[in-house]
Amino acid sequence: MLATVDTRPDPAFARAVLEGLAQEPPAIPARWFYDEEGSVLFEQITDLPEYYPTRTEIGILRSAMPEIAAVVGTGRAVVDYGAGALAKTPLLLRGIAPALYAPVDISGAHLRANAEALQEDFPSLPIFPVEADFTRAFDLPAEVGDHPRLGFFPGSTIGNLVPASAVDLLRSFRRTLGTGALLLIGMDRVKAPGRLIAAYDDAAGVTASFNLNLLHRINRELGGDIPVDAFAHEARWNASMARIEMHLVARREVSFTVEGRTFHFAGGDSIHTENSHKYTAESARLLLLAGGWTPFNEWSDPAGDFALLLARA
Ligand code: AVJ
Repeated sequence: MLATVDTRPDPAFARAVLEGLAQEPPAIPARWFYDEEGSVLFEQITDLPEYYPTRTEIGILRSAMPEIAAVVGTGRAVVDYGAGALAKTPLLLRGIAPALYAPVDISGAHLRANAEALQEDFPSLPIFPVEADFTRAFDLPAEVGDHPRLGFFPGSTIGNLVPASAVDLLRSFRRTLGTGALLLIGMDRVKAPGRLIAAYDDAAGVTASFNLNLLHRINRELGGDIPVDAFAHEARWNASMARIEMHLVARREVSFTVEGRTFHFAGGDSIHTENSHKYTAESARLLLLAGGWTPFNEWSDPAGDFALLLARA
């Protein structure tokens, strides 16, 4: 018998794409960027000269860690909502010596690979990976027990969410982590639009490939026939929403089919593929407060490009 690979499309991806393309204006949530290719491209983005957030946040984590550790104390249960951030997590774990570590990720393979890598560097740290979509309610591992909790949400990933959804997520963290919990969260700052656009439209074209990979992924996984070269990457600053938007803009009139459904785009029509909200010191505080968290400490780089905030439940 022939060996076969499981090529059945992820029904949630199919639904998101078909609904998103039929929407007016068309939009597909940013979480669908991260197939294997997309994850590799995102790693490359974090090394780009124009993409300051990752290296800036790592710098803040390094320099602020003694102060963070003094406030957080040892013996906490760390719940990591950014389970893929392998450059950041070790800084935190070394800094605060937690009782246990629970990374949460929707991708089991990703989760296990990272947990194994971390276990090698922290052989005596109890690690309890949780395979879950953290935008929904989930149970913490029983081993968390009565340990005081620290939620860790780096990367300004919160910025992918419109404020109403960001508040929902923060409230759900609050429910999961409970009273007495702390939250350490990274939030990217509003800055000159020119720098923001450059960070999301780099000269080497890596972000363009990352954005366009979504169309390749639709073709690969959902049997689409999208002529990918008919679309162009665009990064826009939406000033009223204080966010960078990524779009895939049709260069000309184009039609294609995905799972038997036909879609038509006129030249200039776009698929909105990502929001990356940016925050001022005030809007960051307000968002946390609206989500049920009281921010009481924050650290930034000297240029004020990025901030780490510590909040209590
Ligand atoms: C992973 C959501 C924080 O918004 O900066 C990077 C994703 N998109 N370049 C961001 C991203 C384009 C990134 N986050």
